[in-house]
Amino acid sequence: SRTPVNVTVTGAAGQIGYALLFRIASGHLLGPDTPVRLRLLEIPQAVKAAEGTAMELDDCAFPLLAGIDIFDNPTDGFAGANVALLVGARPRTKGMERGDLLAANGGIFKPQGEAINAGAADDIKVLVVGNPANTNALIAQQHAPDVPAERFTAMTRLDHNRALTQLAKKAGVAVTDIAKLTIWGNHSATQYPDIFHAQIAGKNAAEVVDDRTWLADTFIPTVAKRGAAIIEARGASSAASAANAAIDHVHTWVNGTADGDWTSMGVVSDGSYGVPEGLISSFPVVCKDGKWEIVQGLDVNEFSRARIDASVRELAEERDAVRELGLI
Ligand code: NAX
Repeated sequence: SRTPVNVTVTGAAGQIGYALLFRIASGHLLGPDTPVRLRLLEIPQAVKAAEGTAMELDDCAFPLLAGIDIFDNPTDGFAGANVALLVGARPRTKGMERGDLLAANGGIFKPQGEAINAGAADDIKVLVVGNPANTNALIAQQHAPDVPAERFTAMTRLDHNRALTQLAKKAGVAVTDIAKLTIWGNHSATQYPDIFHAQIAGKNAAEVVDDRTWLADTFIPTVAKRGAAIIEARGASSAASAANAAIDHVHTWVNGTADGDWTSMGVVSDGSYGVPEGLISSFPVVCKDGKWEIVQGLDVNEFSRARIDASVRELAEERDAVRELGLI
């Protein structure tokens, strides 16, 4: 049988961790032929809870689960990691300014980037889920100079999946009828879900829907504010859907996008579509042979341009703020 793939998950004792680990162990991250060894990284106070989750993972007797190790420091947590899911982060609490939030997360993602640089496997792929995801990914990436920058990505797949369902409902079609939807920019309320290049059963989605009022006043805000709506309804933030999106993100990165389709990932900009080089921004990407590439040559209309620019401006401000704090 194949050599197990080392998958490090941070924030393993959290609610996304609880929804994520069982799906990784049952083969949904890397496929039914790939055994996995889990490396759970938590802060010392949460190691006991992570041990409880590990007991439950043991109790599933997953055929593909080759082992579980629990760590309370990034150096050991990322040693030999082939895939790293950076879920644990410092949430924004009441009265916290953006600077405080960025500083607190810098204290997490800087040492994690350094540990990935020092000890992860050569083929390491990193997905940052913990918010502010794009900027946390940037911080980690900047502290891993020996790892190719394209191995650091941020999650906008949950936004992408949310947009798929909202569009499918509006058009009265199945999500599987939709291709080429895009989330641009930051995983925040400024993100821009773009249907102008999307297709519904091969036809242009914006033309099929033909409803700019719905697009501007319903679709975009519903997708962008979905996280808050889930908290309002459930009394807790998205967990199973976030874990599902993390699985989708890595699965697509490793196994590729379908012919004639693309996905959305926060990736390091090469300057495409006017997004400043080096920012980790969401783009339409195709994946093949374990690599992603930004889809080129899309025509960006005025409606889209203004929204992409606004979200990218926010990313540049976050980058400037972490620079001023000395975090990158
Ligand atoms: P929880 O608070 O349930 O769990 C977070 C866990 O991370 C805790 O167990 C905590 O001990 C751990 N942790 C904190 N610092 C750590 C460190 N330095 N090393 C290792 N572990 C550490 O949060 P949960 O609901 O699981 O959400 C996790 C993160 O995902 C949050 O930052 C959240 O904002 C973010 N999300 C991102 C989404 C996205 O689409 N990109 C959507 C869902 C979610 O809101």
